[in-house]
Amino acid sequence: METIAAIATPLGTSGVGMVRLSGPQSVPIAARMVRTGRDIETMKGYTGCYGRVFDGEGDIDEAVVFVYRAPHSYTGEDAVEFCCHGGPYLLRHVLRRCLELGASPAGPGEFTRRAFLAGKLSLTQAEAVMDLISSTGRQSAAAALAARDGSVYRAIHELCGTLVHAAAELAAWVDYPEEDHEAVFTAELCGTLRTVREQLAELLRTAERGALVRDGVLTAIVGRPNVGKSTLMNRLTGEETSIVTDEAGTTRDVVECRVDVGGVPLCLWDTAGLREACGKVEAAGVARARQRLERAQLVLAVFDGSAPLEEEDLSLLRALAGRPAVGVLNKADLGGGMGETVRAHLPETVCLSALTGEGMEQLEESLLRVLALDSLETGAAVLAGERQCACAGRARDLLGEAIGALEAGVTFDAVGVLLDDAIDALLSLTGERAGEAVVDEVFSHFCVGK
Ligand SMILES: Nc1nc2c(ncn2[C@@H]2O[C@H](COP(=O)(O)OP(=O)(O)O)[C@@H](O)[C@H]2O)c(=O)[nH]1
Ligand SMILES: [Mg+2]
Repeated sequence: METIAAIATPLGTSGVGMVRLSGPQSVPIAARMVRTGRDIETMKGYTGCYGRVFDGEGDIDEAVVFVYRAPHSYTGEDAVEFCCHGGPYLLRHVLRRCLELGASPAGPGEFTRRAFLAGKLSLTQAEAVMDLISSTGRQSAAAALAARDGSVYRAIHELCGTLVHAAAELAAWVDYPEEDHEAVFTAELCGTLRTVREQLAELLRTAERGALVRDGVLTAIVGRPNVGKSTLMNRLTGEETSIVTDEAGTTRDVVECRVDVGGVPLCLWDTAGLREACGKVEAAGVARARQRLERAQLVLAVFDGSAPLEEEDLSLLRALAGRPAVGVLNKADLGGGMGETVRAHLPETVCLSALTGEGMEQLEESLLRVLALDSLETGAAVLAGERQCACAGRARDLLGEAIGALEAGVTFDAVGVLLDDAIDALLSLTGERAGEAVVDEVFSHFCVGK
């Protein structure tokens, strides 16, 4: 096995930067490039020392050197980490020294790939490492961390175990059928397959919510002019993001900003007030507002809660039928009580004052409920990425076919084939039976040094 080396931190100027080595020659290479008071070759795992990294021409940088001994390292191999100063020149120079002494440059994700091949983690756990690195909010980080701990692996492994058991019984039945009990056997098998299929379907539904949490929810703030959309935008971003005035038609372009609300990243769009516009510019703004309203995954529909509803308010309410939307009765500080019609259309409606901030916590709760994210428990298994979802989807569909075949009285042999294919799909998901192409594809998305 080759010894690999890579810079593991971004190539910018920073306090500290890291170069890592993994493979049998890691420790001997480190011993030849670091001057220190200790004998690096005999250092135990999980120990470190201070020294100077040098090459044929002299010292390069100071470094703290950590030694890991197989199998107790990320990759399962002997490994070394050099924590140097985070200057791109220094890090490249230290890396070059590792390569001169016999290491090969690591490919994308090669450290994690070695961990996978050494059996230190499943394929879903490896994918979770990348998801964890790229997580954008508390909820997506929690889901990725749980997957890193094996939540997805365990969930799929258990379903797979149930199917393997069912397939074994089916095979035994084909060899030794008991004519009298065939109906009972078929019904029981159908029941088992239905349960597994439903659990896969539930995992796929959760995955959709997981994707929202990971990628950010496209959220349009809409309503007629002057109801306080831009004030709400600014309240949510905590800054003067949008211009606020008491003139109708202030906002024309779509103002965008990303915020974290209750652990969920929202991509907020503040838009022009919906009305028959007065001028060319405002009309263009209203057209943009309507486009965003179409595209949004979540709508914050703002109304002036202190005044009677107008025709524009009612037409907005009608347009929102069946969409994920929260009604916002704004200007609660001016007194309210106009909310009945809005509530009748939008069950999740909150009274608040964007100006004073009162009621903002309820907005957060409503929003999580509308997105069905309030029930997403931390630690739950959340399938991540197209690959995982495609495997789970294939297994679910194959089970559907198997159930259909059983109900239609197709031969047990044929059902057995479908079951085997479903098991294959799940084993490919966890990586227990994934082809090299699949494994390559997974790690090609990783960064170098991870
Ligand atoms: N009293 C009160 N006034 C508000 C509130 N929200 C916004 N306003 C005022 O309403 C006017 C229009 O606000 P703006 O955010 O520009 O509305 P937009 O046209 O919907 O974007 C401004 O004068 C704001 O100060 C609120 O919660 N209470
Ligand atoms: Mg505005």
